[in-house]
Parts: sequence; C-alpha cells; structure tokens
Amino acid sequence: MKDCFLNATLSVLGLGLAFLAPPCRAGLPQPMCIIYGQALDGYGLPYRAGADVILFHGTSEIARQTINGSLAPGVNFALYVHLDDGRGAKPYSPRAVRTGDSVSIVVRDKDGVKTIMESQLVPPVGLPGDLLLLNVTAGQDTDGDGLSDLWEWEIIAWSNGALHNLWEVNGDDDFDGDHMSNRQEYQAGTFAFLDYDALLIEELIPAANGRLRLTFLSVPGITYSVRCATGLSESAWQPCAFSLSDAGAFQTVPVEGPGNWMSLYVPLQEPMCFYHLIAE
Ligand SMILES: [Ca+2]
Ligand SMILES: [Ca+2]
Ligand SMILES: [Ca+2]
Repeated sequence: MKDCFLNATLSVLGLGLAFLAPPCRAGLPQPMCIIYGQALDGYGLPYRAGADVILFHGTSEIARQTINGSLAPGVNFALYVHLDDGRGAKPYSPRAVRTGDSVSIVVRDKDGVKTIMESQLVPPVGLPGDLLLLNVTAGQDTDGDGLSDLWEWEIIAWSNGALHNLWEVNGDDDFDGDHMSNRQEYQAGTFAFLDYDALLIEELIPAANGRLRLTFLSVPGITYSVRCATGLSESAWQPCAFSLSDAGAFQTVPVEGPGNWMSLYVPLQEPMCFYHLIAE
C-alpha cells in the first residue's frame, strides 16, 4: 500500500520519478482461513498432548498447532492460515498464502514427523474467513479401507495366525464377537480384539425430572450423542436430546468423553423407547 501511494504521489507531483520507483511489491492481508479438526494417532485415538499439527506450503511451514486437550468437542487443532489478497508481486509475509494454493499437513509427535492418511483430502486454501473441517490421522492406510495400518496390525497380532495381512482385516467383521464391528470399534476407540471392551450403556436407570440416566465408559477425546426410536427399523432412529445432569439443559450437539465413567440424561418416553449411544 505504501509503495503504491508513493508511486501515485510522485506521478501527481510530476517529478518524473514514478517509473523509477519500485512497483507494488506485496499483497495485503485478508481475514484468515482456518483449517480445523481432530488429529488422531496411528491407532485412531485423538491426541491429547505431545503432538503438533503442522501446515506446509511447499517446503515452508506456514502454521502450527501444539495440541493441548480439546479446543471444542471433537476438535483438537486449528491452523490459522495467513491469507494474502494476491494483488502484489509476492505475499505480504513469508507465511502468507493465497486462496487456491495447495498445502499439506503433517503431524509431529514423540516418534517424529508423520504423514497423514488423509493427505489426498487436504483442501486448497479457502477464501477469507473460511472454516475448513478436516480430521487427520498420523499414519498410513496401505489397503485404503480407512483403518490405519498400526491398528490393523494389532488385530493381526491377536489373531493367533488366523489373519496374515492388512487386506484380511475387514472393517465390517466383528473379530472379537462383541457385536461391534471392527470399524465401529475403531471409531469408538475400543479394542477390536477384546470382547470385554466395547461401547456399552452399562447402566440405564430412572433419574429426577422425568429423565433416564445412561452411564458408559468413555474414551478421551471421543464425542458421544444419543439417538432414540420407538421401533427398531433403521428409519425410526432420530437424534435424541440429552443433558449432562438430571436438571441440565438438553442438547443434541455431541459431548466429549473425559476418559472415565460418564452419564447422559434423556427424557423418559412412554410407553417404550430404544436408545442408541453414538461414538464419533
Ligand atoms: Ca487400512
Ligand atoms: Ca468387535
Ligand atoms: Ca471389542
């Protein structure tokens, strides 16, 4: 801006220096674009600490988030992308990029820098003010089934020789026979090779104010919500409002698990209702 103003001023003054002055060199800052989401380790569990999510433009680091718990339920990183308006010969800052630029994401944890399974899904830099959601997993998915290699190798190791490679681990199978598929256990953060580890409503009892209390063992960083139905057909299931205490306000937005026993309260419905606990 300053250079442009100087050019114009010198031209108006007729000093004949406008052609000698440098051209507009840099663009101008725009409102930032934010890429945010949940970063998972190689076993599909949300990082709680000890990891950085790093955004690169080419080989230049342009943003970084050191993970320290959650920023919001189901969100442990937010990368603030400095955005240039693209009108100058170069961005206003070495960290600034332009709308449409390609970027990449890596995760650095205690074991070093790791590529993410979703590297092909990283969107180009958005418009000023854009919020771009992208959950990332620090690991590899060699067979392309959405389950990380490390996690699949754990099942193989527990299979007593029944499974031999990644392609034999099927997300729709229920390896440990606990009625949760392998993929459901991956999403819920439970062990898919232990039948006593599963997402279960361990207690369902009446509570005050016409509510039912659902109690379950939560996994840190995993988010939970409730669906309910008066019948068991797939189309009957609807989001169910829940509260965090027997007198609390109802919500449908998923709530994050603290990593120990957790209770959600739902309205007691007559004459009969089924409840389904959802982990994401
Ligand atoms: Ca896989
Ligand atoms: Ca299972
Ligand atoms: Ca299990």
